[in-house]
Amino acid sequence: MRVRKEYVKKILGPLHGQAARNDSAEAFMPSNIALIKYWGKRDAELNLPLVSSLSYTLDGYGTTTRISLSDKNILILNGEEAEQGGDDYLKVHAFADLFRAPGEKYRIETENNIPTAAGVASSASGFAALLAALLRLKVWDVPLKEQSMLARLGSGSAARSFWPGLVLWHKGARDDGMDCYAEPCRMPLSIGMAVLLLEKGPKAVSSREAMGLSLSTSPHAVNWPKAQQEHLDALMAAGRGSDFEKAGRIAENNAVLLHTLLEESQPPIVYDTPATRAWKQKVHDWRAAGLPVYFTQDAGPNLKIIFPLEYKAKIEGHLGAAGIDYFTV
Ligand code: 2P0
Repeated sequence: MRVRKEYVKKILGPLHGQAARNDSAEAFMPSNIALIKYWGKRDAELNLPLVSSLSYTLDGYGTTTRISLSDKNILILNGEEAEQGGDDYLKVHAFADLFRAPGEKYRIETENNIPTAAGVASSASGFAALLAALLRLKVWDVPLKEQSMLARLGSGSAARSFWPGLVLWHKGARDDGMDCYAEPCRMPLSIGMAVLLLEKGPKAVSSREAMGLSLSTSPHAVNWPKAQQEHLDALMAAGRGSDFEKAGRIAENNAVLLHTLLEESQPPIVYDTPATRAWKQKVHDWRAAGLPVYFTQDAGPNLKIIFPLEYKAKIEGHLGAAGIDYFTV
């Protein structure tokens, strides 16, 4: 905690420790889906990742958080009060502790318009929205790059939620984490994404737990950082050349590599359900039939399909005909 507080102090300078100037504040932040995945930490305390990652922001889908000054610390998650001392309560209020002035207590109400903990990255929008609401409560003007560094302390993927479109999160090399931030990644690649809601319940194993287990037990863990950097470089090159098919293939390969790593863990971590497997096959069938579609998958059973933006109506037609629950961005 001390290391984190020092880090926050270094970023905020004289703002750090100042009291809130508003009684309450609200913010919405979108979630994001990685095309090149963040997986593994080089420093758990400062949440510094082992690898750089590239994401696509889910415009309009994420978390709304309202914070009010209160006489006790409370967390309301999707309309229900979280248990004091429970995991969610501790995680959220420990993050808020990094910004609290002496004696400040917060009632934090947070609502997702995407399924919570189902591999649709609700922790990314959750911590980005929590930070954005805290900054509004305080009336602190903090540049987006620094906001990305601060949100990362709550959840790694939150670092990437501060810009629309494609976002690159640099792993950085410094031990003090001052070169670990995200920034928008402008490439002539117009991507659309469909998020398939195959399973809406919470996932069996949390990302944090799966990350630790897979990287300490999978026989291919030693190759992951190098393979992942090669995927990132190749996707960036494809993006700069407007080559959607190549970029899509690399993104799909990166997700497959991540799930291979997971399934090789001891004990194995398998996020696929029969519906996940069936939809992977369907994406391959559609591709074989000439549609430029690729899938990606996070630490959960839900799949995301990427396609060139001009195919959006066509893909929506196919998904509608399949009778599946989904949303597109
Ligand atoms: C990602 N995921 O890049 C990767 C790919 C899931 C699969 O970031 O421990 O909840 O809070 O830093 O951000 C999910 O992990 O992990 C995640 P922490 P987080 O989106």
